[in-house]
Amino acid sequence: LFASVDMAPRDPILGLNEQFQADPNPNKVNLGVGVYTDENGKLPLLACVKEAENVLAEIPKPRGYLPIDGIAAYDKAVQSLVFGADSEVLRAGRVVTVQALGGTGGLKVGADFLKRLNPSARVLISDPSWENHRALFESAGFDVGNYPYYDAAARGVAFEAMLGALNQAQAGTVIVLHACCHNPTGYDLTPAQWGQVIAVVQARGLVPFLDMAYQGFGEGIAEDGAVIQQFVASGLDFFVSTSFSKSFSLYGERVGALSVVCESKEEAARVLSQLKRVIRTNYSNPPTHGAQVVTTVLSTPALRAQWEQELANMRERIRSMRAALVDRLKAHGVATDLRFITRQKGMFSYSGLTPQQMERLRAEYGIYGVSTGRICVAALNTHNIDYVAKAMAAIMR
Ligand code: PLP
Ligand code: TYF
Repeated sequence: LFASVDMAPRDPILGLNEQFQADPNPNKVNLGVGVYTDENGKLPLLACVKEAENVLAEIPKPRGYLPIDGIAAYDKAVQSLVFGADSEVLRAGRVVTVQALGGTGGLKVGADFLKRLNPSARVLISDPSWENHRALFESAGFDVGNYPYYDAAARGVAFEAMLGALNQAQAGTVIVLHACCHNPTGYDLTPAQWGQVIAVVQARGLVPFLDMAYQGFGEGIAEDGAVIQQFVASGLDFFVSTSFSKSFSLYGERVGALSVVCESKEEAARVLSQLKRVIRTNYSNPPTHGAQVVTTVLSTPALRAQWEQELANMRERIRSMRAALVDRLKAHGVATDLRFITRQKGMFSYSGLTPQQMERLRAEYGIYGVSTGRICVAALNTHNIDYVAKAMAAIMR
């Protein structure tokens, strides 16, 4: 039966993780996968999460099935976080939100729904993008292309080229956009540039799908969510996937969501029925625990305040590591202007290192980053940064 089954290619990032685990080098540093570790290199359990779990443990509940679209209070909490508590589209009942299995699950539910809606549409993702975007939309049956995004020479967004590509896209094309903290480059659009993107999307009749996996890791929760307000103000219908993997450090609980902004309340009800159909035929209904934790934190004022502080601490620690990396590289003799590292947002830095240099970092120093030159700044800390900077300086010579 399985004689003709080929070996599937490994996910380049998760594959790197396996390689890292197997490396006996005592100095090894994992800058591959996008996971936030604290000052001591440990995956944090946020205090607000621990407290919410204590609260939930006090009132043990039987575990019935959740509704297909998840916990109602969770979906509501996600909506206020993403759209703002006093959002006009929420008041008008124009937004549907369903609980999903992480941000990936939100993308997949949206992709499957879009495929039913418009089977011949193309999907465009940024070049480069998160490794899984292409695979996910292709496996939903779409033909996936790219729009230019990264300008290596300018160390920033290739904005004119991006806009040009969107201007050539056929009506109905799904445009996957990183709402903030672009993965892998770390370069985001300015509000003015978002305005231009929205104008083209509107003029060409494109379908925006915003992937928001890092809300709060760029400038702040509201600041990172401002792009959503811009899309709302445009009057467009659009998709937003949400992930709490990073912002709550709840990677393994698979907590995320998909929101769809529709033209009317009545339309939203029909869209919701289709999203539920997609969910039902994939995994029936979502799991309970992670979403209960997030709901408890978001809807309990003291825990909410604690979460915002803990998220701000993660954001600030990453920022300080960016500055420290620039400093340390300079101290180790790198003469080129590296301030671009502090302009980038979120967990990642596109370092500009070549695949050969990344391979040397791995083989000679046990420092694991993605071959594209992406490093996870959120995995740097005061204990490993000097080792990393010294190694990077050595291979940059
Ligand atoms: N989208 C982007 C851009 C990401 O970087 C990630 C990272 O994991 C995801 C989606 C998926 O999030 P999750 O782990 O919640 O599925
Ligand atoms: O880009 C990253 O490193 C994170 C984690 O298939 C990740 O987003 C990487 C690959 C993947 C799923 C998650």
